[in-house]
Amino acid sequence: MTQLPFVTRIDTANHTLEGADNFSETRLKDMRSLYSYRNSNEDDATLETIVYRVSRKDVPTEPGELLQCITEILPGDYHGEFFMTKGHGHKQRECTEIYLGIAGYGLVLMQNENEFRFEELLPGRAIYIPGGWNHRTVNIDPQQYLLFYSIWPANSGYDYEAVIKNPFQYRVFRDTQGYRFEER
Ligand code: PAN
Ligand code: ZN
Repeated sequence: MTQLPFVTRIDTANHTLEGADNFSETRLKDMRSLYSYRNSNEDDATLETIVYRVSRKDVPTEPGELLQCITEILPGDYHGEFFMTKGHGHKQRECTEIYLGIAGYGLVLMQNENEFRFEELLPGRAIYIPGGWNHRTVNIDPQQYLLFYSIWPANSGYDYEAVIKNPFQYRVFRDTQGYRFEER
């Protein structure tokens, strides 16, 4: 036990976790292969578009410790498919996670082997993602950023290959009704 007590704060003005020590930005070029649209001649400005930002508070990656972060997914879509996170499973498959909606309107896609589930992510709504379920978040409000808080075991690790080997069964597209699912 090397970690001393500390405090973080959800900074709703800056869309970050105050006290975070790890920041990342994911652009379209970093995750293009995860979208359905295929075009090798995409223009550079489009590829540089920021899709989401994460600010994470790091702690020792030991059993018993908890990581926390704030994710901001910007509003937008890539050829109709809403902006989303890459999605992943946890390397330690048994590790669970909780997502708490802070602002905006999103969907959390979850998949365990061939079983697919989704939940709406709204302010105050906490979604429990059990161990073994790959997870991806989609911003389905074309006008506003989506902000959510995550908390999960520090020894979980990230398995991004998991969603390439076993892709989510549904994609989420912009629609006149708001959004629609497309089966792959
Ligand atoms: C979240 C995600 C965060 C970004 O903190 O890591 O929303 O999504 P990707 O990691 O899929 O790019 C989480 O699930 N941590 O375990
Ligand atoms: Zn996770």
